[in-house]
Amino acid sequence: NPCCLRADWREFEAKLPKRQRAAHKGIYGRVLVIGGDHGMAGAALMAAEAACRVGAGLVYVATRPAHVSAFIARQPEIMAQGIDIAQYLGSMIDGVDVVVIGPGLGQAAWGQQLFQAVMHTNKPMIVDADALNLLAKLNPESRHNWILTPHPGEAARLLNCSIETIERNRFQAATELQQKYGGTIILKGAGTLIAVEPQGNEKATWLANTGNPGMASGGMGDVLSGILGGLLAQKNIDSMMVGPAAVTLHGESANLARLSVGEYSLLASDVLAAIPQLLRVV
Ligand code: NPW
Ligand code: AMP
Ligand code: MG
Repeated sequence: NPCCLRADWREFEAKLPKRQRAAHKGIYGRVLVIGGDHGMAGAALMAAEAACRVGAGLVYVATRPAHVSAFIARQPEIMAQGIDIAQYLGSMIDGVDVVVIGPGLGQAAWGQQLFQAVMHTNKPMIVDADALNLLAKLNPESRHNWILTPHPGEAARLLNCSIETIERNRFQAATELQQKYGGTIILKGAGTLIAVEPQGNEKATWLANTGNPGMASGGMGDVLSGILGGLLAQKNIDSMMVGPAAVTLHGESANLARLSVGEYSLLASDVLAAIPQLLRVV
């Protein structure tokens, strides 16, 4: 589409600021990942690991209490908190810079309560997966400071139309989602579109032709939402570049991992493991 800007990882890599010599973890922000209902712990874990790997200062998770010890065993840098009722979530949200809500959240009572607690705040947030499905059931509320990351199925629910309608004109779908919900819309799939909030009359949509069909497997989107949260939390990174930078970093990491494992075997964990090779030179 001629209306799209081409997103290229190397361009964003060049714009990523160096870590300051006298830096401290507060500069790089606090991220809270909320999700991981029974049966979907891995989604929240992978989002949190991704936020760690892209340089966030501190990463917290609010998940089912049953998952906490597994999270700590796998990634001790993550501060995992067991949450059974949303009552205790408010103070966790107050203490962070960015919330990532949705990976493995589910749509049952637990997920609904946590979702509502987040919606009552005005925190910058990444809204993914089941949080998008819960959002689709509400009267749309437009916000400037959120990033929504629908795949075509989630986009169809958000616009109350069919997946075919979304896929027939992805550019139009991304634009409509941006107009309806505000903020940044990331319409995922082969050729991910990133529609950012218009600056004055300047509308901008990026097209990222990165990634590969090995990414059509569980957990890939959860890694992306963690990358987004981890970059958005960093106070020295321009928030306007976070969407296209995260999508291209995600896709290029998947392409790098493909070199060693191939498309059939590619796992979301492999994409996570490849992120440092792309960020090493920054
Ligand atoms: P169909 O009919 O299958 O072809 P859902 P989910 C469609 C967690 N996970 N192009 C698809 O279509 C997530 O974080 C946990 C076209 C179907 O209708 C969520 O919380 C994991 N259509 C939760 O599971 C690993 C496309 O969308 C629908 C499309 C549910 O998330 C897995 C599927 O969407 C998962 O991440 C495309 N490119 N992509 C874990 N390890 O813990 C999707 N569709 O029903 O919202 O289910 O995406 O699996
Ligand atoms: P999700 O469906 O939420 O797990 O997200 C899947 C992630 O993998 C998104 O970032 C997609 O853009 C990416 N992805 C899936 N299939 C492909 C593909 N065929 N080509 C490129 N990227 C893909
Ligand atoms: Mg997903």
